[in-house]
Amino acid sequence: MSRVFSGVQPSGNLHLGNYLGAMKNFVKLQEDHECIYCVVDMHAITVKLDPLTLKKNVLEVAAAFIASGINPEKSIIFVQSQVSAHAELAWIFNCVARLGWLNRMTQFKEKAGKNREGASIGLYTYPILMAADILAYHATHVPVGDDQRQHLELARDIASKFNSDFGNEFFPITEPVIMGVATRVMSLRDGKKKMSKSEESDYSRLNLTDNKDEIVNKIKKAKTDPMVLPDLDCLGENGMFKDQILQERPETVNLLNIYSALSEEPMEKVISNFSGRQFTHFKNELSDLAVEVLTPVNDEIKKLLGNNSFMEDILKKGKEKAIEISDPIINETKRIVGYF
Ligand code: AQP
Repeated sequence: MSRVFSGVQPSGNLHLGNYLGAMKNFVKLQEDHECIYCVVDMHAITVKLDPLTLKKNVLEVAAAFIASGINPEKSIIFVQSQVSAHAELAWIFNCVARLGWLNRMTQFKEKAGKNREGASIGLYTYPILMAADILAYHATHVPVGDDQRQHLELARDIASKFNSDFGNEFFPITEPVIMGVATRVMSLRDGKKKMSKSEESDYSRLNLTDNKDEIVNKIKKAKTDPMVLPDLDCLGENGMFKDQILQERPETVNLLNIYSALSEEPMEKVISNFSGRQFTHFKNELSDLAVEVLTPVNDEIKKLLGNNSFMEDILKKGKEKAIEISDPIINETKRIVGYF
């Protein structure tokens, strides 16, 4: 049986990258899969976060799930710290994973930056908790953006090592699901950097909570280059952008990817429509499209956040369903490792 699991950190404003790279795909998958979507607050505290802000962010992510189209009647929506299996399994996996595996994780190196000695241990072991999140539900498929590919590899390694250490096939080997043209949405200020919540400049991203004026303004200010929009020659035979344009015009590629993902039009069609046009024309069209897609999500988030008891009820029911699935799995894991 296939089961989908994914999570989003309540670490700040959700942005277009989270929406296109993850949440939009969560919605598609619920049509024909059993889906579990988690607000991963335990991951969010791997960096310093004010407790009141964390609480507010948790509700915002849960509201954004629903506003993006996740149906709480169909899919499970819950908060990670409310289900103890995540922490319990993470400890067991700490003892299965090898130090050398974690030392290869590029996200830790990027996030810790120059101050590696001052980073939290939690930030370092983050991918182990992520493996526990997934495997506590025996999830088989994990929809994520491209940035999480390496962490999912690690989850597969942990499952394989556990199975071989204890001589069984208890944990499934999870498949990443990396869908669509927007698997890596880049910063609006620098086409070589990922769009991210923690980037200092708010002009680098479109937040799901941005209003119409903010969206228009940010797209107007988005970095481009002095040329006109490219023609179909920029695509290779496989329909992907050629290396040369990726290297020389990363901001242009990013904006075209965003347009294609928001409009759900194939890239060939988008390029044919805008080829030879100036950026001012393209940016106006992109702004209209972004406002059309993001404003209803923004409005719905606000509406849901105004209904606290509805949101709390969804998270309570989600927690109960999550415990129902994870309890027998964590209990069997404890029996396998020989806990008393
Ligand atoms: N720029 C992106 N393009 C496509 N997908 C993205 N995701 C994040 N950024 C992009 C995907 O969104 C999901 C939730 O991510 P997360 O919030 O749990 O953590 P993250 O990847 O660390 O996101 P940020 O915005 O970069 O947060 P900070 O700045 O706090 O580190 C994941 O599936 C992720 O792949």
